[in-house]
Amino acid sequence: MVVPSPMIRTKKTKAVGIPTIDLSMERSELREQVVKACEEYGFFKVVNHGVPKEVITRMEEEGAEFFAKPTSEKLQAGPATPFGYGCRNIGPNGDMGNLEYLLLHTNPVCISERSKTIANNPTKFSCALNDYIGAAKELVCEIVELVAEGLWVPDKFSLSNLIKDVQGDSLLRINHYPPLNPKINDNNNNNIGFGEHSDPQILTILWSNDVGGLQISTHDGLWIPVPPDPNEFFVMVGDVFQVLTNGRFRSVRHRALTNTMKTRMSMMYFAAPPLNWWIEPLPKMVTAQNPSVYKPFTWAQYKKAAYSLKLGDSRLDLFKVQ
Ligand code: GA4
Repeated sequence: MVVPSPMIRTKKTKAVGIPTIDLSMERSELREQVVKACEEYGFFKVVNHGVPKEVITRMEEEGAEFFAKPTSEKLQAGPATPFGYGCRNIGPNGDMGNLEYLLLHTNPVCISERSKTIANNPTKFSCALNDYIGAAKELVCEIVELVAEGLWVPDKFSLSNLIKDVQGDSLLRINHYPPLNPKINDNNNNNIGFGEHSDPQILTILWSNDVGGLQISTHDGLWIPVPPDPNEFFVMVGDVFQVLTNGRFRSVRHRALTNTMKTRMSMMYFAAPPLNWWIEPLPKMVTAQNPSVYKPFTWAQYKKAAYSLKLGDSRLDLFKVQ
């Protein structure tokens, strides 16, 4: 059953509730609700997700410990091109945000190497990170298997196997948004922590502390705030899932605003396939009446396009069939 969160009245007085999906519910109902949430919002909250609290807390503490370090030390873990510590700069094309972050590849070898520049106790850091990534990956695989079942895809493991592939290109990002008092800090009144965009990957698993700031855009362009919930996870449909479903799911545009009083921290696991994987609509999603909307492309080609554009650009348009 989709449990709607408290109704939010937007300016246009339209009532919108973010779907909440209880992963312990009966499977046939569950897969339908997951598909429905992916179609309607490209975004939902999951409860009874099975990730131990201790796995989240250890990662949160490691993140907080890193961001509490003096800037000179944090810079030693940078720049974030492609991976490491970043501050204000997002991507290579001049996008800026009021945040600092760690952007990491989830490959265990990369993690153990990177940990040496990030943490005073690299073993403890990489252990917390590997456990967190393992849990997020399991959650994402469970969700894509439910989707595959819900869409009647013949091989229900085809997508989860890609995410589990040792060559997988999944990433982990920890964002840290210090409080921003607009009167003191910013003469442009800019409270954007991370600007509007969609995630390029398949699915994103997002956790945040109890400080609000995340907003999602509905299909009709209304921005709705997401009430924070540090006990649960939020799931976001990425661009690749939009292509796989031939546009039946749409990647969710979202942004993060900074809080004026409190520090917000969020952690995102971006589930991606291997770089050489070809992306095109699943055969099940293409019919004579509903031909493919996208040309086939590899994940490497898509990433290249994403990194050549600005954060908020609609990169999927480049891959549409004319
Ligand atoms: C958005 C989702 C992830 O945070 C990210 C971001 C990446 C980056 O920060 O380096 C990108 C952005 C994200 C999309 C377009 C490109 C790439 C910044 C940017 C301008 C790590 C990702 O995979 O794509």
